[in-house]
Amino acid sequence: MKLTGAQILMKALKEEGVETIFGYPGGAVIEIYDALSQTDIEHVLVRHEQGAVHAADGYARAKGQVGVCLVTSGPGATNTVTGIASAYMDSIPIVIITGQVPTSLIGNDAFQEVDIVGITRPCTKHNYLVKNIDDLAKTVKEAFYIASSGRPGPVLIDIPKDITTSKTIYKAPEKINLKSYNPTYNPNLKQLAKVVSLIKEAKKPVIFAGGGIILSKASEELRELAYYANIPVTTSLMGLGAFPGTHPLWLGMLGMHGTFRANMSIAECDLLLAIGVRFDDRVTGRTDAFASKAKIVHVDIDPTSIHKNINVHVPVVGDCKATLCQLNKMIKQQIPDKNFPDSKTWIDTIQEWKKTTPLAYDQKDIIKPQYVIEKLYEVTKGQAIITTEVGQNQMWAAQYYHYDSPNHFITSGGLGCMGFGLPAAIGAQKARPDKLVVDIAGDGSIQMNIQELATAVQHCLPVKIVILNNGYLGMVRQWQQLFYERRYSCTRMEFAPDFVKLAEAFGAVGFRTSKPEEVVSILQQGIAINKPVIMDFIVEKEENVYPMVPAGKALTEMLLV
Ligand SMILES: Cc1ncc(C[n+]2csc(CCOP(=O)(O)OP(=O)(O)O)c2C)c(N)n1
Repeated sequence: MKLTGAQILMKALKEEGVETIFGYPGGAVIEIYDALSQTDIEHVLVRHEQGAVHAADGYARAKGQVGVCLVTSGPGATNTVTGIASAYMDSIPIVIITGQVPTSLIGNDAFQEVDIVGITRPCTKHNYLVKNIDDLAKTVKEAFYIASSGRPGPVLIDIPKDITTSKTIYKAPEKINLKSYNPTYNPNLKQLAKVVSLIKEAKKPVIFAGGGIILSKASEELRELAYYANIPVTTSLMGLGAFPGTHPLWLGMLGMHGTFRANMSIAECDLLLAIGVRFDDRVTGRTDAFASKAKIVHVDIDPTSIHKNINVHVPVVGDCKATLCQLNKMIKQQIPDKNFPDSKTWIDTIQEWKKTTPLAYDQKDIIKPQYVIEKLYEVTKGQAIITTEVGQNQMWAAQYYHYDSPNHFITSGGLGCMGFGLPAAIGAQKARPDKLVVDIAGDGSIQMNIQELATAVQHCLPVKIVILNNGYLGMVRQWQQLFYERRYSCTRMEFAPDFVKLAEAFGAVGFRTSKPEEVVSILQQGIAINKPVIMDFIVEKEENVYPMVPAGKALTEMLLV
């Protein structure tokens, strides 16, 4: 039986196990929306296409599966670009389906025509313009395969309107076989033998884990390695949750706003096992001073990320999970009695750094933003999925909430995209209806995609928004204070809406306080309500995130107050 292109698309999505699509309709996708209504795939109607992509991103991260979004041509497509760029930088598997003008009009500056394949070429892992209906089913299958295999990433499929209406027989290949794309999953054993010897010899080893651990579902294997060999662990922002944030071997996050002990450990270690990381500049600080006393091992599935920012001694190309499984096996065979060189002195040094220079703040009369996060951690018993906006709120969420499990901290790490947190929370809540999902926000960022509160209300997704309301674009103000002699150029939010009334206008619930003694009870009340809730905490205006490594400085050159 012949099917329309729109029906073929639906069948192909079903074959990929798609249950939810985040999207926004329009003329070029009207046929697709009609076919969608004949399936049991759920659709979450966002209020802006940027929200659809961030929601698909949050869904993908919370569920550990590919997220999908669907938008129309022209402005619908261009509105997705920021979300795609964010997913690309964080290696998140999503498939973006865009409508396109009919093939006969492509290149004519037709109504709502843009070259979205051209526009997104640098920020997608791959993209397609489907020119022949007979390629459609195969293209969808390939897109899901490419998005989720190797180093994951966003893949875009642009479908002209005439392809959605014309008909053909559904046929998709059993298996995808791409000549020029063959990710290496299994590590080279000779390289791993070198890693085992380095671990045997090391006196001051550190594991630096990243988002690759979470993407490859390797946190169990990471824990096994760290526990067995007694190696302290730090992570990048993207790696939070890969290792339990409450374990004694946990160093805290690394980098510009990393903990003193994590940054010092990198400076002092003699072996750095970097696994599933890309050595972002926010992590390394001045690269020539980064782990300068250490032998560096770098495990990554993407060979192009090796030696890209940091030269390493032992590169290992492979999937984090496959590599760690193999490495753990080899270590246990070769060092059966946990006979590692005594790491006590090293662990004691780290404990001393923790004692002398912990993360700290002083809670007095005005609410400190850090205090809100600490109380949120206590009230939620560390069990919530946390999404964030960008700025100081994001860094405090990374420092003061402790993540014991992967897929619980969802943030725009690479692109640093304000407006990410609320739609990502919506996607995460859709993926995990059993979980409490909280967006930790700044008063600036939350205004970037606040319209998605309507999406949350319409779809009964009871996400919670904790606003750390400092009246400033806080992180930029912090830089102006520290490096531009307090010239607060255009960072004062002189007007902000009444977030309580705004919540109510959207059909959500709002709370506000400026009193430290009310923080816990507002968190408890807000969390108990089975609806979207905004909790607006009026916090200390000029609180800064510390430690801070100024841009271009070495990790040891931290500002501590
Ligand atoms: C879309 C976007 N525009 C601009 C920036 C630059 N930027 C980074 S942090 C920040 C301030 C964020 O302010 P707010 O959301 O109030 O959070 P705070 O830092 O006060 O916690 C800005 C403007 C950005 N990251 N993303």
